[in-house]
Amino acid sequence: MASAALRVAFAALWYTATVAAHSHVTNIVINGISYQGYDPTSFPYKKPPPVVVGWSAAQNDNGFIDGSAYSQDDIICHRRAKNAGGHAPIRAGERVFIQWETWPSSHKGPVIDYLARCGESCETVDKTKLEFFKIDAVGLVSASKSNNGNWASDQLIANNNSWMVEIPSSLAPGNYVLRHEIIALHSAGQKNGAQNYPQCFNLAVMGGGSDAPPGTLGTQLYQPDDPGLKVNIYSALSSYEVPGPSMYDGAVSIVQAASAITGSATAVTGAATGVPGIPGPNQPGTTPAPGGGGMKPTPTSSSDQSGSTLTGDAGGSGNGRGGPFDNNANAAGSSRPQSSLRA
Ligand SMILES: [Cu+2]
Repeated sequence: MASAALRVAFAALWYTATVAAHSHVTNIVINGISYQGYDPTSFPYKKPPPVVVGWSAAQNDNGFIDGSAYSQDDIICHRRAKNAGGHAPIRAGERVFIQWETWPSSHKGPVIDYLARCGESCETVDKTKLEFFKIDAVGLVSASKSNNGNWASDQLIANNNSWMVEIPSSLAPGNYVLRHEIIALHSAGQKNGAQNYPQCFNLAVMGGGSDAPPGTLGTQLYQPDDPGLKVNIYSALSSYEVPGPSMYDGAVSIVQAASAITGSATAVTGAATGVPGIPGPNQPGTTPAPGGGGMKPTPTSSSDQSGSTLTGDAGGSGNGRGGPFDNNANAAGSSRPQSSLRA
């Protein structure tokens, strides 16, 4: 019958359109310097693929991980992910601006950021040993009756499909994997209907404090039936519990903002130094440059930023920790001359 053939044709069209709507992170920006991410749609065909700060993933459909794989390695840094070949230097207290290629407005849900210590090198670390701690989590921002609520994903879209996250100033220096993730909940009313889009990047963090928060293995971050993963977002939610382990208490919730790009750099390879003006984390006796990383959290009790979720639970909310701090610092988070970072 013609109708059956038509249905097949429409199904194929729908599939193509849906897949095309998915996305990946194209680049990250630190202090105005842009570092290329891993492009899963073109790098697999380049021999050799460029060395970048983003982990590779078998993701040429820009697809996702779902609950059927939460206990498998693919949830860690996306499908069959492999270590990035290089890393980006940053000081504790500075911000990473994460640029997605696009994001479909229908794909509402939380935006979550984790860090995990690599030890000697994030370029060679075994991903199954990484223990992630949460440094940022935004879920349902406001429960508007129309449009099924204003979510972190809506903030991301409004911010030119990008997200800003701050590396806590209390964190010990060292090599870290940043695991940034959007979870799309448009089909999450059914089991394994949530779609996780994890993206991993290697950072060499300098300066900072001495905190080494405990973390959670990637394969233990989520369960398919977590309240924030099996949830019907079309039911006029008044609150939402962001999934995953509780927030690191040194995490800083920030207001989303843009980041100007003043230059670009290739991923740093080898020892975690190599950028002029930035002391390496493994060099004994190095100290943060004067004036650098000058963004210290200012504890206040009146913290309720726009980046917070509605729920007050310690497990997933941005409320009740830290507070607004020096937002006069520019979006890139540093007064250091940009030229010192150019490669
Ligand atoms: Cu989708």
